[in-house]
Amino acid sequence: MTALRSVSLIGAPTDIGAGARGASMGPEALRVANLGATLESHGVDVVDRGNLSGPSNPWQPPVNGYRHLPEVVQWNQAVHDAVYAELQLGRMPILLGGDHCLGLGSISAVARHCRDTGKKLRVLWLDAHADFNTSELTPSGNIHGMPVACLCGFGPKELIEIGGKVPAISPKWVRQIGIRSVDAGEKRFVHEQELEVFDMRYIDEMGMRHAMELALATLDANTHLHVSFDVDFLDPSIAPGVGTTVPGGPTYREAQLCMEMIADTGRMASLDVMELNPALDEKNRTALLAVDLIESLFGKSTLMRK
Ligand code: HAR
Ligand code: MN
Ligand code: MN
Ligand code: MN
Repeated sequence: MTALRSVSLIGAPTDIGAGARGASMGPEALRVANLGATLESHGVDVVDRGNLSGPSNPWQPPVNGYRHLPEVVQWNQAVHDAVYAELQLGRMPILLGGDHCLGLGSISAVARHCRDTGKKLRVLWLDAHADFNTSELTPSGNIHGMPVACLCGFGPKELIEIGGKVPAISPKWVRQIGIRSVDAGEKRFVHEQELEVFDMRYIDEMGMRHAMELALATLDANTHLHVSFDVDFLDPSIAPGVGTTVPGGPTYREAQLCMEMIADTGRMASLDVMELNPALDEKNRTALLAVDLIESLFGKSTLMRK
């Protein structure tokens, strides 16, 4: 399989949208876990662009339903510009989060690139959470619970406009996998907007294989597949290093299968690795697991496959 083999790592060291401090150390933990060298060992050309910079975390309560909105806008603008620049160079951006509010900057840049190039966009959202809250629905004001809604045009003007077009994406382009924590109002909104969600109940009953077959069913040669990997997707017993653990997530084998099936499509063209929180981890094991799974996303499998 020949995938896009030039990768740029972009660190976004902030926890500006989260409810716990520490995801700001995620990029460095992934580097310490040898992400770059590991991808190189699979024949990937890797350039590490270093870290973006932005405002520090003022750790304030929400204002009008949003915590740290001006700072979230600044960080997302920086992420948007960096991701868009790599796509224009023909490289695959890997965003090293940072909390998941930055999925807005990343995916709005990807959507812009798809408009430029006439590609069809598919977003795979691997997460315990739907991240589909709005300022009216959110129980916390934490913007990492809102990026999917913002991408679909539901959010504050200065955030939803970052990619140049509102909405940046259609809910029809999104497939969510592994979901098991959705707030009451958020749940109604997910149904109203007809998001396609393969929640843990679905995975329990039908299996990861069937969920992924359906989630990947409509990809074609002209599809840009974006993978937004929130590390809290994984079961907390294997991935404790995140701010919002939710029991009952995919096992190690289920997660591997998910990543291997994405790799088999050959269509992944951008990736976010989000919410890793080294302050809550144990000897960097969650970062090491994330790197292991990213290897599978890049086509590592147990035996050689054609
Ligand atoms: N749904 C909750 C809220 O909006 C928790 C969101 C937590 N989100 C993440 N990213 N960790 O998925 O406050
Ligand atoms: Mn391209
Ligand atoms: Mn998330
Ligand atoms: Mn999550």
